[in-house]
Amino acid sequence: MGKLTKKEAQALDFNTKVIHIGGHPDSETGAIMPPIYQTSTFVQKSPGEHSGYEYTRSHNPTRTRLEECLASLENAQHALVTASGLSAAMLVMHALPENSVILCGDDVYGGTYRLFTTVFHERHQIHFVDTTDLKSLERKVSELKPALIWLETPTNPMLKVTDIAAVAKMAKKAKSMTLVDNTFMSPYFQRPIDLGADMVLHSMTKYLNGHSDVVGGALMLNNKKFYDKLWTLQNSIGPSQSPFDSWLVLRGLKTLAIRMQAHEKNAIKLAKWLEAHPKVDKVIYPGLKSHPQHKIAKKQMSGFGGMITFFLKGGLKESKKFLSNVTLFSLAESLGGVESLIEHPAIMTHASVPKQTREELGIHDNLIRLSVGIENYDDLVADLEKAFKKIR
Ligand code: P1T
Repeated sequence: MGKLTKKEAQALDFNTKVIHIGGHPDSETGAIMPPIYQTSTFVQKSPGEHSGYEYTRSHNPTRTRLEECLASLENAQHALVTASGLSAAMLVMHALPENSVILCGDDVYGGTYRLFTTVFHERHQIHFVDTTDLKSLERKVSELKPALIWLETPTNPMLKVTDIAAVAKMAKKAKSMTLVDNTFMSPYFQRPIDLGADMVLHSMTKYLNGHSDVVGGALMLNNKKFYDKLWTLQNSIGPSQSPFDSWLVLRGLKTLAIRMQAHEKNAIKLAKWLEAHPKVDKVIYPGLKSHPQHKIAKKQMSGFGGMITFFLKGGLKESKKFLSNVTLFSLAESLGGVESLIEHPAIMTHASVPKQTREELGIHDNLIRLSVGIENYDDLVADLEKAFKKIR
C-alpha cells in the first residue's frame, strides 16, 4: 500500500497521474478510495503536538490529496485549493503589495472583471489590455513594470488566445509575474508553467471537477514564498474548500483526460457544423483555421477544448428565441461539466461588464456561448437545429 515517491509520481503520464496522485489507498484501512475527512478539527496529544493537521480551515487531509494531484497535473511544486475560482483570484490580489500595477487581459470572466473593478480597484492599479497584441503589451510592460500580468487564455467568452511563452518572457525581463487562468483548457490541454508562467489559476467548478456539483478554485505555482503568503491569507481570511467538495473534485479528476478528449471531439465537429450553418454569422473556436490565433493555439495547446462562441444572424430577439428552444443544451451559467450548457454572455456571465466595454470586445446581443458536453454528437446537433428552425 505504498505511496509513490515524488520522483516516481513526476515520471507518470498525465492519464495515470489523474488517477493515482492523491489517490493512494488509505494507509489505515486499505480503502481504495480516499477517506473524506469530514471534520472541523483534529485532536492533539498535548498542546502543539499533532499529526500535522489542526483545523480544517488551515489544512485537511482530503484537501491535501487534491492539492498534491493538482500540483502534479500543472507540473508545479505547490497547489492551494480554495472555495471558489474567485476566492483564488482574491487571494492573489491580497498577496500583492498595496498599489501594485496589474495588467489584466481585457476579455476575462465577468466575475473576475467585477472583482477587479469593484473590490480591488482601490488597492491596486489595474489596467485592462488586449494581451493578444504583443507589441502593445510589451510597450506597456516596459513602461509600467507591472507586478503581475493576468492572462486568461483562451478568454471568456471571446476565446482570444494569448502567446503565453512570449508574455512570460517579456514579464521576466520586467521582473513581473505572469498568472494564467487555465480554466477553459485544463492542464490536459495546456500547461502554462511549462511555458514559463509563474502561476496558474483554475475555477475547479468547471472541467477539473467536471460534473457541475462543486464550486471551487485552485492556484498552482513554484514560488514557495508566494505560496506561503497565499496559504497564510487563506488561513487568515477563510475561503478554504470543504473536505467533501475536495473529495468530489478528486473523484471528478480521475476522468479528466477522457472527458477532455470527448469534449473536444464533439466541439471540433460542432464548430465546423455551425460555421457552415446559414443562420450563423461567425463561429469562434481556437481549433478552426478561421480563428485569428489558431497558430498560437496549435503551438501552446495540445487540444482546443470544448468551448465555442458564435454570432447568430439577428439580434436579441433571435437569440432569446434560440436559447428558449434548446433542450439538451441547458440554458445556464458555468461550463466544463459533462452535460452541454448554453448561455447569453451579455445578459448572463458578463452582465457586470459595462455595455460599452462589452460592445468593444464583441460581446453583442447575438453572441451565444456553448459549453459542449460529452453527449452523443448527433443528439446535440439535432437539439441546436431544432432551435435554429424556430428563428425566422
Ligand atoms: O465561479 P468560480 O468558481 O468562482 O470561478 C470564477 C471563474 C474564474 N475564471 C474563469 C475563466 C471562469 O470562467 C470563472 C467562472 N465562470 C463562469 C461561471 C462562467 O459561466 O463563465
